[in-house]
Amino acid sequence: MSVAPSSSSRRTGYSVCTICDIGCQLRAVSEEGRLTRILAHDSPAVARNICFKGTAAPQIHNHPERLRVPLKRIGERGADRWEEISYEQAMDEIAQRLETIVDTHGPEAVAVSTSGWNTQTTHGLDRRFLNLLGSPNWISGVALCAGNTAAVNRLTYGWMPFPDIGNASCIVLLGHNPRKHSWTPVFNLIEAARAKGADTIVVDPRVSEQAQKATLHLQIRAGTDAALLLGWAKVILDEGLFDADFVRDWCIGFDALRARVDEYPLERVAALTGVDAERIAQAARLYANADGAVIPWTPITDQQLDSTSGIRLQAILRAITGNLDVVGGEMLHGLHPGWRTEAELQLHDALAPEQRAKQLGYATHPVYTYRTAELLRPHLERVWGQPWVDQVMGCHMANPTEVFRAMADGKPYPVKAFFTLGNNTLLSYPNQRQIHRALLNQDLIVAHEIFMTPTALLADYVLPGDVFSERDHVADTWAWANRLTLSEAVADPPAQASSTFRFWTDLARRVGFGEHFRWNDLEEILDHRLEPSGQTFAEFRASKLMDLPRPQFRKYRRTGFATPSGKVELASSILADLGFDPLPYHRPAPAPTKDYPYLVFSGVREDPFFQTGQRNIGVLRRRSPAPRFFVHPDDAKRDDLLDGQWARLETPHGHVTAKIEVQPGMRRGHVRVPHGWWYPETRGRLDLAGAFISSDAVLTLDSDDLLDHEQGIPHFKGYPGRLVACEPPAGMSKTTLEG
Ligand SMILES: Nc1nc2c(c(=O)[nH]1)N[C@H]1C(S)=C(S)[C@@H](COP(=O)(O)OP(=O)(O)OC[C@H]3O[C@@H](n4cnc5c(=O)[nH]c(N)nc54)[C@H](O)[C@@H]3O)O[C@H]1N2
Ligand SMILES: Nc1nc2c(c(=O)[nH]1)N[C@H]1C(S)=C(S)[C@@H](COP(=O)(O)OP(=O)(O)OC[C@H]3O[C@@H](n4cnc5c(=O)[nH]c(N)nc54)[C@H](O)[C@@H]3O)O[C@H]1N2
Ligand code: SF4
Ligand SMILES: [Mo]
Repeated sequence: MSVAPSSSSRRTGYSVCTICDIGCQLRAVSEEGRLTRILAHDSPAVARNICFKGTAAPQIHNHPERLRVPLKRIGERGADRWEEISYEQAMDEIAQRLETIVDTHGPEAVAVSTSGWNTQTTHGLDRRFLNLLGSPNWISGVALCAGNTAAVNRLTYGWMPFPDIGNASCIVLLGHNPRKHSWTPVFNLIEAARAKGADTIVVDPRVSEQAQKATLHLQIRAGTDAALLLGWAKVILDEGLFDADFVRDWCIGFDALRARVDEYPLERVAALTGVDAERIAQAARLYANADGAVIPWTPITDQQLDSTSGIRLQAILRAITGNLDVVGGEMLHGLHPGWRTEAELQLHDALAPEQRAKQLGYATHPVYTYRTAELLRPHLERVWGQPWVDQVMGCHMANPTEVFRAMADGKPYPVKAFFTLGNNTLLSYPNQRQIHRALLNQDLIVAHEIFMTPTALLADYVLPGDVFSERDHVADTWAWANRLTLSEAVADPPAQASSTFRFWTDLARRVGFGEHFRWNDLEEILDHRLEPSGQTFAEFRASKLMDLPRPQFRKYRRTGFATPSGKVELASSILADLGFDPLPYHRPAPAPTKDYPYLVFSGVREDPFFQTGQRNIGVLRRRSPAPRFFVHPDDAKRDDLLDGQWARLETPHGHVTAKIEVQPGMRRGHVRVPHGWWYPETRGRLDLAGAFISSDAVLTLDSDDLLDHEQGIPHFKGYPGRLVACEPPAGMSKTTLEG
């Protein structure tokens, strides 16, 4: 259990919100140990970094359905029948069952899925535990988000850059669509840059909020971003718009790149992307000629059939236009000198090389697995001082699809124990039916959660977690930007709740790893991590709300880049070593057919929710009561679909149901399926609280032909489907049905 802060009647502190993953520092107010209000920061520099999810934290943290007591399954798996037990009993039983599974199947039969930003206080101890145990099978939602982008960026220049949006004069948003209530700090930075005159180029099949304000909007066909960027590269090379000095001194593979982009003349790119050739050229010129331009990370190219190429092309464009590690460009921050990274705590050297090689995905889709991390190791050590440095938690993961296959079918070896912490696994990866089979085939599932999600409903043990207002923390950005931000506990956690720090420490001590888990509480581990700064957590808390070392630019001139050649690798030697094409390419996804005439894409995050969360929070759910498909008016008319009516989106492999929203800004022939919908209000009436009714993961497949080659990433952006009107799903509430 967490050590409860003493309850005084009223406390105010600075806390980092974890409701979404951008981490605004806010002021949190509690009374009698209970969070009562969230206020904007009192520093004008960050006061606008707050959204209506953040201000709903009191409703979330004090929600009547919040898990407060450890639960042990007594019925069939998923039947929602539980016995309340103590935390100590739960931990004893989990440890015993885990040891039996390891004895029977080996340590690699244990897998962990987590996202990390909401549980926050793991401090790398999950991987420390797995490494000591001997399992390489750790997966995360970041495999479909910035984590995999980080791993792929490192192939080109050894680090995941952070955009200097505030000083940029051109900002490229590849689908990425920050809004007032979606990634608010990034939205605020873009607004400020625009007010200073920055141009924005938005690439999106929809007239998104960002597209409405863009200097140029390229209304692309979903799934063709890599083709578009090959077109940009072609224009930039043909017209000599690159930084010739930087390319000569710091890049390798330029001629090979030129030969590759010559395969993509603009007419071909226009045909592939559905964007006019002249407009593509205009955008490429605007980007390349800008005095400081950024392509901020985007999840779009994390979720496509040619993800690796899409991400690599962004890296290549940044480099050849001279935007690396300069003001208004893409900063390679490096590590905070006063802070120990999670990687330093994870003990990767404790995992034997033969166990690392058993990591699921290591052989087949190696780019974010240990296999690539092993190749980068000496170069990371040379430039950044740490061999196993991880970024955005994404640089030595197992492949989720391979893990779920092993869990479901026992191939190439069985995975029988599954720990899910702060991650709604069932809905958060591709191929939900396979994930379901995988979970049903486990001998032990432990869910560490704050609400009874569909995933937790399938667990053997459900352990209540604490939340950000109840725990002390120093938020880093997972070695992406080198900022440290204070987060203070102001409220008391439920007596039987634990932080993830507590959970891993208590489990480790029970299975004999106690000597490696000697920190007794969060303050001790925070002191350990801050030690290089010469400060304790108490001192940090007293003196700093935030610590952001002054950026240094063009550091590569001293150190080279953390790649095998020490240069920017336009043709990647690591991809070549791994047996892949060292140059980027476009790989077409399955096209629409007569029977399945739409291109379906997932995403378009909804303002009131973070991913699969908050459907049970009244103040937020009322803003968006039901899931929606977006379609163009002409398509709706052809299919006799009316705005507000329920419809079924069918693919040859499955279907989901939602309401139609006719959007004139959609590209014709496209339909958007929302991510993350389940219906907490139907718990006890519908199987797994309606987890299969509207979730995008039901539709997305992950057969070998539909995975990105290098990383094994699923394709969420453009696959064939059709829409048919239907009855509303049975068992829904009036609110859901009528909105
Ligand atoms: N099918 C599909 N899969 C996707 C995506 C998609 O679009 N479609 N998107 C991908 C992307 S971009 C991302 S970022 C990931 C996100 O993946 P996740 O980070 O797993 O996202 P959430 O759905 O928010 O699940 C987080 C869970 O943590 C719980 N939680 C919140 N706070 C705490 C806490 O303090 N302690 C504990 N113990 N639990 C907590 C919440 O109740 C929630 O159930 O999903 C990826 N997966
Ligand atoms: N309120 C709120 N904010 C969030 C989140 C949330 O759940 N709720 N999630 C956070 C997280 S983890 C993430 S990853 C980000 C994601 O947020 P964004 O980066 O904004 O991504 P999405 O909202 O999924 O989709 C953005 C746009 O991509 C377009 N798009 C779809 N397919 C394609 C394609 O193939 N190519 C291109 N170029 N564009 C395409 C869509 O039309 C949409 O307008 O948002 C973060 N912010
Ligand atoms: S944008 Fe909103 S939900 Fe995300 S961290 Fe900031 S306040 Fe919290
Ligand atoms: Mo994400």
